[in-house]
Amino acid sequence: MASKAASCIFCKIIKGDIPCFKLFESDKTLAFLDINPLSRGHALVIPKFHGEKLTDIPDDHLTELLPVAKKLATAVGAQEYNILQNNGRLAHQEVDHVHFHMIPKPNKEEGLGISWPQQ
Ligand code: IU
Repeated sequence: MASKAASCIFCKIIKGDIPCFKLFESDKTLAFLDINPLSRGHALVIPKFHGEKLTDIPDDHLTELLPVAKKLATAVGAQEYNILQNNGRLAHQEVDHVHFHMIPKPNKEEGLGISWPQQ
């Protein structure tokens, strides 16, 4: 696992070796804009703990991910959106580090004026 983490692109983003448009960071979680967005505001929320699939991640490194994805949806002004998390090639996983997609659906009042909700 350690050697895979060393070559993992999301681990390099976490370390700051590769830049990203950061939206949120805590000791266990990082969120940033997807480099190839399916819609404006498409964001990824990832655990800092390296694991390829959801089953590889300890529960206490998972608990923050959905609350952050929820707040990101509000922060980017998404009224309607998908939260997706792919496990394995058959499930269309391309990057082997667990990540949740938050994909806004376009709407007339779409905006990226990021303001983090208080709660
Ligand atoms: P998937 O669930 O593994 O299929 O999604 C991987 C996503 O990671 C995909 O939307 C890419 O655009 C995104 N991504 C990124 O944001 N930055 C990167 O350096 C790489 C992939 I590589």
